[in-house]
Amino acid sequence: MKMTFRWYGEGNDSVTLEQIRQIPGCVGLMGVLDQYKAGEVWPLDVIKDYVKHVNEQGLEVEVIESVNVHEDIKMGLTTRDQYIENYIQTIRNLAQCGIKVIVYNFMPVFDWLRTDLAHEIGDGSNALFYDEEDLKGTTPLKLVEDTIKNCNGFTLPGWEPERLKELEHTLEIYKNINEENLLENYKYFLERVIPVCEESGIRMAVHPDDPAWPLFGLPRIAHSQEGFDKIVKLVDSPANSLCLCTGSLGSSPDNNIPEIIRHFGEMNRIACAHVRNVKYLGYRKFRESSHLSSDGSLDMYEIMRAFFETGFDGCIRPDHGRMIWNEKARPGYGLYDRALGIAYLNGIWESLQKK
Ligand SMILES: [Mn+2]
Repeated sequence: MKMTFRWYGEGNDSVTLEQIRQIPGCVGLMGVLDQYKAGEVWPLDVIKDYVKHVNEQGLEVEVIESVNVHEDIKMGLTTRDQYIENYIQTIRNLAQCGIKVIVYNFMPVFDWLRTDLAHEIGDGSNALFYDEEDLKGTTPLKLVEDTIKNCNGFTLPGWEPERLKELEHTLEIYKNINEENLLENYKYFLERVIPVCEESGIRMAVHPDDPAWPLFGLPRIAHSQEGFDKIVKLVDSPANSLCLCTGSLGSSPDNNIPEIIRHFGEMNRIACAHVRNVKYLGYRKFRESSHLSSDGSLDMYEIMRAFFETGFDGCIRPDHGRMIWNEKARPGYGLYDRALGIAYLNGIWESLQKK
């Protein structure tokens, strides 16, 4: 297991590389180059400079996140072929720079969703929060506008303002797309992309739906063991893998996370992992918590044990953290609580290794 940290890039993150390298046991990053819109080619020289810059700080970067799939690919429009070509070029460029895993999602419109980005926990800290009740009477458009307004000036992955202009039109098209259609479009994409990955040593890692159920009547297929079983079968290759995000899957108490880790771990279909805890507050209502098992609803020891016992040797990172100690940062992505998460997860790992 390699412990890493998500970083949004120079000038786009309140956390510095110097701070990240000082976190005990953190060897690298899961990187993001989110200046590129979905469908654009990430230029080779830009990726090269980025990796060089990170390496110079003594950190590795094997995983790149948020190589977003253009909505036309998900919707199966005729324009998808060009976007797939571009995606393939980005895969080749990333591979040339030593990247081994690409995290992406195939969620229609909404990457991830919360109804409150700074929910007070009661000890002066706050965390991301979701209550399906709060969505009643709102529209997808209004929700997205509110999310942008509440981001402390940072954009959130999946909520870039330029993507929103087309939102209404896109929602209209999705009215005629069901889960089966989405799986067909997904298969079309993977059949073209996976052979290139196999050839260039890259693994595609699909991130689960967050929260782990359908929203606004949009089709969503990546939020359960059954759903992922269908996805890994679309193209049967270790390059067609998962980014196992415990907090996203764990937002639904129907998901047994250690069991899911063992199931896909034994199949060699987990390319990387996001590890965090979540606290259930009721039906389709939860908030994020510190990583500690006793602070949330997930058993983090059993989660790490499942990774350990299935021989997981990829990159892991703490996922979102609470906002603590008056830190000002992108919601979920402060330094302090995620660094505490790393110390805790590394502690569990050491105890597993010494057993
Ligand atoms: Mn995640």
